[in-house]
Amino acid sequence: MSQKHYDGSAIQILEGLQAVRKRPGMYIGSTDNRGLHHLVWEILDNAIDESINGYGKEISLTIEKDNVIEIIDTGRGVPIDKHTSGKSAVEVIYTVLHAGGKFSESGGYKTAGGLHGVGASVVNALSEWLEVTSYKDGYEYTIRFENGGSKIGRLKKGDKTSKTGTKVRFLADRSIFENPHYSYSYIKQRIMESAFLLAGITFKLVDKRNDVSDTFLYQDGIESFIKYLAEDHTSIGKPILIKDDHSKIHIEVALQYTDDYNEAVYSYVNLVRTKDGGTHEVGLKTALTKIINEFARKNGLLKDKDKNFEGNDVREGLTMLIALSIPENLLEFEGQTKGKLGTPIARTAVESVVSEHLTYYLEENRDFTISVIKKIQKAAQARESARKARELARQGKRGRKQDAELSGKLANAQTKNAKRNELFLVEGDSAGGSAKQGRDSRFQAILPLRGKVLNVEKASVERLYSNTELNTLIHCIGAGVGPEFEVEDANYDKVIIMTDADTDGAHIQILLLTFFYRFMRPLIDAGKVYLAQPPLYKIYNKSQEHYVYGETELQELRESMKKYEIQRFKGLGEMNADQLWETTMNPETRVLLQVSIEDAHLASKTIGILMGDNADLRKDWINEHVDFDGIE
Ligand code: 1YM
Repeated sequence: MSQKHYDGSAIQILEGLQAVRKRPGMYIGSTDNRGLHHLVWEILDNAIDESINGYGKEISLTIEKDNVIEIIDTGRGVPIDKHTSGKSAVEVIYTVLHAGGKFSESGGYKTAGGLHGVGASVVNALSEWLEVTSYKDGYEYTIRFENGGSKIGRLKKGDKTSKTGTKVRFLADRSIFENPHYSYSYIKQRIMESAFLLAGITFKLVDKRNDVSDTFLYQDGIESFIKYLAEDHTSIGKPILIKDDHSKIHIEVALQYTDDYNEAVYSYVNLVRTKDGGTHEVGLKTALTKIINEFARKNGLLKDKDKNFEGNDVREGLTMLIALSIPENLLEFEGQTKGKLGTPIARTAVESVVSEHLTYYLEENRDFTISVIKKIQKAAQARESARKARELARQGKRGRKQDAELSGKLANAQTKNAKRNELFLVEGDSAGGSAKQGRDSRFQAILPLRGKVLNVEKASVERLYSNTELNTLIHCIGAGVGPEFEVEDANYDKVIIMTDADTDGAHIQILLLTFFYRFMRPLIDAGKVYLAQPPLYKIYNKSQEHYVYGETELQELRESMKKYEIQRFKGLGEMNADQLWETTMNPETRVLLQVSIEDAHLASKTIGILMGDNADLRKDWINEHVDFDGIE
């Protein structure tokens, strides 16, 4: 104990912070790597809030070699004046739960974060040490806490300085966060999004572990963001940009039509991605469908006898970005991960703002609007004929060849149960052989993939059909491809990508994910795409043997088993059929990773890196990607 005596309030404060340490999950969601990153967001949000309020245009974040995080802003500096309790404001902010809100400017609203705005004191409670420096009134002032928030010494007035701002450094508590590892790519993603949404603010990100850094500054805000989001496809027309306020909500929308046939929506609330959408997305989509139909009717592009365009048709090839700033008292989130906006007024506010601006924009840009509506018409017709074709197919006139087996590659399941059957996509013929022997052939099918699968990022639907590997895959799944893909027709409940745990394997994973993302997205949406997790090692001695899937696990086993031998599996091919079944394929014992849209989108975005010949970049990407699993 470094402090000699406590007064009453000090004891209360430590009890508050102690509660955080006892149940960290209640405050930061979890103590895995996702929770670890919450500490970063918490401090970063305070820095961002200061810049949103108009103070300071530069924020930097450094991940140091020893897992120390440092965040610096150039705002006014955290207040250091005495609070009524006799303590400095900075001490109260960092030791009293939820003190932050009380200190914030009256009338203003917390603009960053919002999802988990639990305050800087929570970070302090969960840190081995934390140090705050306020550059203010010509001096630098520093205060230090250790062991979950115990103040060490007092607030120190240090050197003179002409700068203003705040610096926070902390080390997450290793007794709470087991195996802490900050992910550069995860932090970079979030910082990049914030930079896009906060035009004119510079963000610097430095990783001292690998000597990498990035700087983000976007003067054009959502216009730059939508261009970035749509850059993989050929744009049709310019982006439509909308910015307005309604019912105390600040609304920014950017829309870009492209020649892709997929739609994409990116929605944010107070700078945080709402990946499950919510009321704001509904408002946007409703307005869009309504206004496009209105224009089409008014201008004779839809006749009296014609049905309205459906939302799906209107959104084909459309990339949508919507970012809201909502006052804290109006925030409502839903869903297990709180990734869905529930605020009812957000729907009407967005619908009304988008309707008004879009009506005006479409009138002002008639040539563009008419060409977009022609595209929508085509989408509607294609969808209609695909529907008819499916209808015929369901009546027994199956046009689709069930010929994948003919090529001799697919070892299909014996039963035809689309609700249970699994398709394993296996890298290489030798692993394919073991998998065929090892599987439960009643419901597991094996398709070995030879060579590198076509890089589909830029490929058209026509080119797909001329690629043997993917062609076979499309036939095996049996549900069509591209706009005509119908997830209900899929022959399998799970499509499992099974590759070696090496660079080539990662490469094949990424290529396949990109393929599914671009051409069978509903399969990912339905949660039917998985990555198999083959073991990396076998550790054994006379009395026991274990298959090991990660380095930490291996370390633990090494410590607990006295004498042992280790077999490293370089590839699936090194396992015999029984081993492969037991470790990777048996539903009772295997571990599967379910692929989410985020994973697949990331794969699609980074395909350029992976296909390029820069081996270092590729290695970096794969290294970064590995720890992503614990987060998404
Ligand atoms: C690297 C982290 O915390 N900057 C920061 C924080 C605050 C202020 C300025 C500030 C706010 C106000 C007045 C006000 C504050 N944060 C909180 C709390 N950077 C970082 N910079 N003067 C300075 O809101 O009136 C209270 S003050 F509680 F939100 F953390």
